[in-house]
Formats: sequence, C-alpha cells, structure tokens
Amino acid sequence: MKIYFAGSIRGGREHIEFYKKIIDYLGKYGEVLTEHIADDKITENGENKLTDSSIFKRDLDWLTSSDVVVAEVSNPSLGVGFEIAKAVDLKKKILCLYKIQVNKRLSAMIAGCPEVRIKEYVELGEVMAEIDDYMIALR
Ligand code: 6K6
Repeated sequence: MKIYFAGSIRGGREHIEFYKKIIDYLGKYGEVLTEHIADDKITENGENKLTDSSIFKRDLDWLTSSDVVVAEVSNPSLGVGFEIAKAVDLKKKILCLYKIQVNKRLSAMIAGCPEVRIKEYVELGEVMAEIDDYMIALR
C-alpha cells in the first residue's frame, strides 16, 4: 500500500514530533511516500534544494499514485488543505488526524467534508488505534 502523509511545513512545524511517530507507525501498513515531512532539517522558512514548482509537481505525482492519504491537520497549513482537496477530487481514501487544543478548532472545510474521516485525539495511542482500524478496513 502506498501512503501519502501530509503535514504542515511552511504553516509551522510545532507538531513535528507527532509526524515522526505517525510516519513510523504507518510503515506497518505500507510505504510512506513522504517520510521527509518529519525531517528536522526541513524548517518552516529554511532553504530548500528544490524549486517550489518541482516540489508541487513531485508531491502531486506522489499523491496521485497513492492508495491512501493520511493528513495530520493540528496545525493549519495551506499546503495540507490543498492536498486534502486534491485527494478528494482524486477519490482517495483520506484520514485526517487532529490534536484537540484549547481555544482552537479544526477548519469547517475539513471537519465538514463528507469524504474525509476525521479523528480528533488527545494522545498518540488514540491515533495508532485509529490507524489500525482504518488500514485494516481498507484491506
Ligand atoms: C524546505 C523549507 C521550506 O520548504 C521546504 C521544502 N518544501 C516542501 N517539501 C516537501 N513537501 C512540501 C514542501 N512544501 C509543501 N509541501 C507539501 O505541502 C507537503 O506534502 C506537505 O504535506 C504540505 C505542507 O504545506 P505547507 O503549506 O505547510 O508548506
């Protein structure tokens, strides 16, 4: 199974530790095409070797070839929102993971999207259990 993991980069990197653990766990179910999302060297305003247009093309090719999209949406990110909308158009299976935070709420355009499965969580153990249920149901 090819898994496209989406997580905030220029939107902010404060949840990167969650991205690492989720990507590791997803490895149980298939190939994660976008492991670099959890790379500490990719900072929100750091230099990138690739141009923006080559990142856009490469990521859309990966998204198109994926079987399932898992997005960590705790941090608002234009790129992740775009990828989710594109995944909906491409009729991908989509699981969104949102860490419950004081005085914050997930965008209604994600929370209200009928094609997206949303899991709101407090602890990572809940995420792992959700991934197990979701991935086993896809088999
Ligand atoms: C390095 C430093 C700044 O930017 C970079 C390299 N940028 C990216 N590399 C790989 N994927 C990217 C990059 N920028 C955006 N993406 C894609 O959009 C990823 O697949 C993420 O899921 C999503 C993040 O979007 P933003 O808007 O938070 O950057």
